[in-house]
Amino acid sequence: PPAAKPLPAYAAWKNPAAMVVHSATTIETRRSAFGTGLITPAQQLYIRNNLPAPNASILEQREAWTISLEGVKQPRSMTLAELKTLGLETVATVLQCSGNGRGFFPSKPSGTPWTVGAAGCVLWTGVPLRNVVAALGGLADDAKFITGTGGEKLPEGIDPLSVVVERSVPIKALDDCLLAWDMNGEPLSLAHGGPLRLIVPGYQGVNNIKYIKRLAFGSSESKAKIMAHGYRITPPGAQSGPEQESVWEMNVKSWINGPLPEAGAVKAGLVQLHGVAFGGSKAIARVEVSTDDGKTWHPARLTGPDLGRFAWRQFAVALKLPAGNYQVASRAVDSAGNVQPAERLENAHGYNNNSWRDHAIQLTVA
Ligand code: MSS
Repeated sequence: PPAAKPLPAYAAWKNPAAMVVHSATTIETRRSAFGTGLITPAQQLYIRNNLPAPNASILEQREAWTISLEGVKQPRSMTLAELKTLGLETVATVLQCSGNGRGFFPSKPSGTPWTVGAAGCVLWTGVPLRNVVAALGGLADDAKFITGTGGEKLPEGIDPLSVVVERSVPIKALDDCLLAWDMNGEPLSLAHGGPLRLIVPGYQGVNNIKYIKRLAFGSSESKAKIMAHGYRITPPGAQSGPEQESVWEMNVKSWINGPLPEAGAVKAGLVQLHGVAFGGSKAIARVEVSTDDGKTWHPARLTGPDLGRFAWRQFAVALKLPAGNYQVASRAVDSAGNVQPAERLENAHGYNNNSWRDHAIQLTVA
């Protein structure tokens, strides 16, 4: 096999054994590294940057970081220190790249071929966005979108809209949003968006703007390329554009994290299968496991603490498996009755893959 790529400097503190380095800006968690943990440790959480990460000097004076708040009755800039006086909340969310599972598309869409590791379950601490809005006199008009802008330094000589990481989400997300400065109980690292990051619980990764420097409420979506053309559910072969569905809320999904085929054959008898399941903004109602390509399903148990509807749930089931080769799949159902589908939704850029068949593993029992 080709030599593994080294971790880039800004992520040198990650656990190399837990990561697959696709490139300096796309680093995936190994499926085997998820283990049976509920919270994903920072050292093994995936990274996805659309632009090179800013210089680490932006973390030198965290409290002095400023964010411009627009589309409120009293628009102005606030420092991180001031935000910290407005409220405090911790929320557990699944952070998942919209391209997670792209590696399973036989059509090989361009983009990183993530399998399951562009996701993690993380604790964020920050101020509820609604508190910030209230402190600034409320919304100015009847806003339809929340737009966050990343604080990267943009390359010169090209149209800023063609490169800026700026995403809009529907205003209905306002009640759940957080401006976060802590991840898993530690000050937010540069790799994950420190000093300040927008968290939109239940929404695909791209909407969670790192190094956020501007947050605006308004009546229309950002004209940035990453919003208007990027991250759209585009029919295969078609051009992406604003008329197509944007990559917003996550769909119901689960996968098995163990035992995995790379650990070798499993001993015949009672086999403990375990994995994770999440429903975007909806709680997980149940998870089932199949060893016969979905002909029969066995209910799994939801284990571990329930950290709320935006977090993932761990599940486990013990199945009696005689010697043989098995395709083992899990299928989750959310509280609204949405069932994880067998098939992926084909789309040009390989987004939103929640096919249970694609995420199945091949196990040898001996
Ligand atoms: N933010 C910013 N500022 N920049 C960039 O680049 N990216 C995205 C988000 N945010 C960005 C941002 C993406 S795309 C993702 S996924 C995420 O982020 C990731 O995260 P981490 O922390 O893991 O790295 Mo796909 O859908």
